[in-house]
Amino acid sequence: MKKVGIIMGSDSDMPIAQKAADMLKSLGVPYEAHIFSAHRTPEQAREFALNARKNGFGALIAMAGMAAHLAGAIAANTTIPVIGIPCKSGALAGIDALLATVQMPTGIPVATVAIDGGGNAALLAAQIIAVEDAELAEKLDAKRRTDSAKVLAKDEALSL
Ligand code: RP5
Repeated sequence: MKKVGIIMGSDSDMPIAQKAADMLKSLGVPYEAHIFSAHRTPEQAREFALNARKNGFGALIAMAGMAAHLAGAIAANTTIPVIGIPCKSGALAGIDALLATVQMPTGIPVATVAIDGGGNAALLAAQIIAVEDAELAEKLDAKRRTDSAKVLAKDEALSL
Protein backbone atom coordinates (compact mmCIF):
# COMPACT_ATOMS: atom_id res chain seq x y z
CA MET A 1 0.00 0.00 0.00
CA LYS A 2 1.22 3.51 -0.75
CA LYS A 3 2.22 5.72 2.22
CA VAL A 4 0.71 9.01 3.36
CA GLY A 5 3.09 11.87 4.16
CA ILE A 6 2.22 14.09 7.11
CA ILE A 7 4.20 17.32 6.88
CA MET A 8 3.92 20.00 9.56
CA GLY A 9 5.36 23.49 9.30
CA SER A 10 6.46 23.55 12.94
CA ASP A 11 6.46 21.26 15.94
CA SER A 12 3.79 23.58 17.33
CA ASP A 13 1.44 21.93 14.77
CA MET A 14 2.04 18.53 16.42
CA PRO A 15 -1.43 18.13 18.05
CA ILE A 16 -3.05 18.39 14.60
CA ALA A 17 -0.50 16.03 13.07
CA GLN A 18 -1.24 13.59 15.90
CA LYS A 19 -4.96 13.61 15.05
CA ALA A 20 -4.13 12.72 11.45
CA ALA A 21 -1.63 10.05 12.49
CA ASP A 22 -4.11 8.45 14.91
CA MET A 23 -6.77 8.24 12.21
CA LEU A 24 -4.38 6.69 9.68
CA LYS A 25 -3.17 4.22 12.33
CA SER A 26 -6.75 3.18 13.10
CA LEU A 27 -7.24 2.38 9.38
CA GLY A 28 -3.91 0.57 9.02
CA VAL A 29 -2.59 3.10 6.50
CA PRO A 30 1.22 3.51 6.58
CA TYR A 31 2.47 7.06 7.04
CA GLU A 32 5.64 9.04 7.56
CA ALA A 33 5.70 12.35 9.47
CA HIS A 34 8.14 15.26 9.02
CA ILE A 35 8.65 18.85 10.08
CA PHE A 36 9.49 20.95 7.01
CA SER A 37 8.74 24.64 6.77
CA ALA A 38 8.01 26.53 3.54
CA HIS A 39 9.90 29.47 5.04
CA ARG A 40 12.48 28.07 7.47
CA THR A 41 13.52 24.95 5.50
CA PRO A 42 12.36 25.59 1.92
CA GLU A 43 15.01 23.35 0.31
CA GLN A 44 14.05 20.32 2.44
CA ALA A 45 10.32 20.85 1.76
CA ARG A 46 11.04 21.02 -1.97
CA GLU A 47 13.30 17.93 -1.96
CA PHE A 48 10.68 15.94 -0.06
CA ALA A 49 7.96 16.85 -2.56
CA LEU A 50 10.16 16.21 -5.61
CA ASN A 51 11.03 12.70 -4.35
CA ALA A 52 7.64 11.79 -2.83
CA ARG A 53 6.39 9.67 -5.75
CA LYS A 54 9.56 7.59 -6.06
CA ASN A 55 9.59 7.20 -2.26
CA GLY A 56 6.20 5.45 -2.28
CA PHE A 57 3.78 8.19 -1.21
CA GLY A 58 0.22 8.20 -2.58
CA ALA A 59 -1.13 11.28 -0.78
CA LEU A 60 0.43 14.12 1.19
CA ILE A 61 -1.03 16.07 4.11
CA ALA A 62 0.60 19.46 4.74
CA MET A 63 -0.36 21.66 7.67
CA ALA A 64 0.71 25.13 8.71
CA GLY A 65 -0.57 28.17 10.52
CA MET A 66 -0.39 31.94 9.96
CA ALA A 67 1.11 32.70 6.47
CA ALA A 68 0.50 29.06 5.60
CA HIS A 69 2.41 28.45 2.38
CA LEU A 70 3.53 24.89 3.11
CA ALA A 71 0.75 22.95 1.34
CA GLY A 72 1.07 25.13 -1.74
CA ALA A 73 4.85 24.88 -1.75
CA ILE A 74 4.65 21.08 -1.53
CA ALA A 75 1.97 20.94 -4.25
CA ALA A 76 4.13 23.09 -6.53
CA ASN A 77 6.71 20.29 -6.64
CA THR A 78 4.61 17.14 -7.05
CA THR A 79 1.44 15.89 -8.77
CA ILE A 80 0.67 13.57 -5.84
CA PRO A 81 -2.59 14.84 -4.29
CA VAL A 82 -1.88 17.35 -1.50
CA ILE A 83 -4.34 17.93 1.33
CA GLY A 84 -3.85 21.18 3.19
CA ILE A 85 -4.75 21.76 6.83
CA PRO A 86 -4.89 25.37 7.97
CA CYS A 87 -3.81 25.45 11.62
CA LYS A 88 -5.16 27.74 14.29
CA SER A 89 -2.22 29.89 15.40
CA GLY A 90 -1.49 33.55 16.05
CA ALA A 91 -3.77 36.60 16.25
CA LEU A 92 -6.17 35.56 13.46
CA ALA A 93 -6.89 32.08 14.89
CA GLY A 94 -6.55 30.17 11.63
CA ILE A 95 -8.52 32.41 9.25
CA ASP A 96 -5.20 33.64 7.83
CA ALA A 97 -3.98 30.07 7.31
CA LEU A 98 -7.33 29.00 5.81
CA LEU A 99 -7.18 31.68 3.13
CA ALA A 100 -3.47 31.11 2.44
CA THR A 101 -4.02 27.37 2.05
CA VAL A 102 -7.26 27.34 0.06
CA GLN A 103 -6.66 30.19 -2.41
CA MET A 104 -4.38 28.32 -4.79
CA PRO A 105 -3.88 29.41 -8.40
CA THR A 106 -5.28 27.21 -11.19
CA GLY A 107 -2.77 24.49 -12.02
CA ILE A 108 -1.56 23.76 -8.49
CA PRO A 109 -4.50 22.33 -6.50
CA VAL A 110 -4.54 21.84 -2.75
CA ALA A 111 -7.56 20.05 -1.23
CA THR A 112 -8.12 22.15 1.87
CA VAL A 113 -9.95 20.81 4.93
CA ALA A 114 -11.30 22.71 7.93
CA ILE A 115 -9.09 24.68 10.34
CA ASP A 116 -7.30 22.08 12.50
CA GLY A 117 -9.07 19.31 10.52
CA GLY A 118 -6.53 16.56 11.08
CA GLY A 119 -9.11 13.77 11.15
CA ASN A 120 -10.74 14.65 7.85
CA ALA A 121 -7.37 15.22 6.19
CA ALA A 122 -6.39 11.68 7.14
CA LEU A 123 -9.72 10.26 5.96
CA LEU A 124 -9.40 12.05 2.63
CA ALA A 125 -5.84 10.74 2.24
CA ALA A 126 -7.07 7.22 3.04
CA GLN A 127 -9.90 7.59 0.49
CA ILE A 128 -7.33 8.56 -2.16
CA ILE A 129 -5.22 5.48 -1.34
CA ALA A 130 -8.39 3.34 -1.28
CA VAL A 131 -9.16 4.09 -4.95
CA GLU A 132 -6.71 1.26 -5.70
CA ASP A 133 -7.23 -0.77 -2.51
CA ALA A 134 -10.52 -2.62 -1.99
CA GLU A 135 -9.64 -3.75 1.54
CA LEU A 136 -9.04 -0.19 2.69
CA ALA A 137 -12.23 0.95 0.93
CA GLU A 138 -14.17 -1.65 2.95
CA LYS A 139 -12.56 -0.34 6.18
CA LEU A 140 -13.69 3.18 5.27
CA ASP A 141 -17.24 1.93 4.55
CA ALA A 142 -17.25 0.07 7.89
CA LYS A 143 -16.21 3.26 9.69
CA ARG A 144 -19.10 5.15 8.10
CA ARG A 145 -21.49 2.41 9.30
CA THR A 146 -20.04 2.53 12.84
CA ASP A 147 -20.23 6.33 12.95
CA SER A 148 -23.88 6.21 11.82
CA ALA A 149 -24.72 3.57 14.41
CA LYS A 150 -23.22 5.77 17.16
CA VAL A 151 -25.44 8.71 16.17
CA LEU A 152 -28.53 6.47 15.96
CA ALA A 153 -27.78 5.06 19.42
CA LYS A 154 -27.58 8.63 20.79
CA ASP A 155 -30.88 9.44 19.09
CA GLU A 156 -32.44 6.35 20.65
CA ALA A 157 -31.17 7.29 24.12
CA LEU A 158 -32.22 10.96 23.80
CA SER A 159 -34.60 12.18 26.47
CA LEU A 160 -34.99 15.95 26.82
C1 RP5 B 1 3.74 28.15 10.77
O1 RP5 B 1 3.62 29.15 11.72
C2 RP5 B 1 3.68 26.86 11.53
O2 RP5 B 1 3.05 25.91 10.74
C3 RP5 B 1 2.90 27.18 12.77
O3 RP5 B 1 1.53 26.80 12.67
C4 RP5 B 1 3.01 28.69 12.89
C5 RP5 B 1 3.83 29.10 14.09
O4 RP5 B 1 5.05 28.42 14.09
P1 RP5 B 1 6.02 28.48 15.34
O5 RP5 B 1 6.44 29.94 15.43
O6 RP5 B 1 5.22 28.02 16.52
O7 RP5 B 1 7.15 27.55 15.03
O8 RP5 B 1 4.92 28.23 10.05
